[in-house]
Amino acid sequence: MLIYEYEESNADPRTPHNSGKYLTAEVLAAIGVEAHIRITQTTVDALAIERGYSNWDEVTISREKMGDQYEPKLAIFFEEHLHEDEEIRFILDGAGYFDVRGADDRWIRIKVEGGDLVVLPSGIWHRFVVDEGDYIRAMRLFKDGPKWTPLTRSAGMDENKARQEYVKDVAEGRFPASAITTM
Ligand code: KMT
Ligand code: NI
Repeated sequence: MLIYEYEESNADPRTPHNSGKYLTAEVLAAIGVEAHIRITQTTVDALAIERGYSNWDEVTISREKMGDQYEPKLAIFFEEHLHEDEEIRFILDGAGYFDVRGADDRWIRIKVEGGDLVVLPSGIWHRFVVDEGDYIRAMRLFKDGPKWTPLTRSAGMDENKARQEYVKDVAEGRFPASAITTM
């Protein structure tokens, strides 16, 4: 896993956009993003039980697997959005980038690879893209039914309840100071 400030440019989003300004997992923790680096399936299972996640599925994002749907799907994943539930992804294989908005509304890029798990809190603006390898396989954890409706960023979305709660949680420092495990 690598965490850094995203460098804006017209280059393909699949390229690193690495500004060279690296950030610590504590910076992520403050905005409610948990980064678990190189964990095992056993640790994922324990985390799922602890948080009441009883279901999961597996997603493969690749040109090979998706055919004509590949580029359109990538475009959807890369559109800035939020969800009303947290988003937990355990990377099984391949690599990609989760971009999340930092406290200053600038993009923070999180490079994820096999063994990395991220938890994005409900209400955070984010987007996803594969890296130049054009391939990622991930486990998606969910509770009752999968609820990953992406709500695209727009002016009206400031009124969204999940968004307002998230903004309040960050402002009031309600996220744990350290939300990292490394192995
Ligand atoms: C999402 O919701 O953005 C995804 O599921 C992306 C693929 S998981 C690495
Ligand atoms: Ni999402």
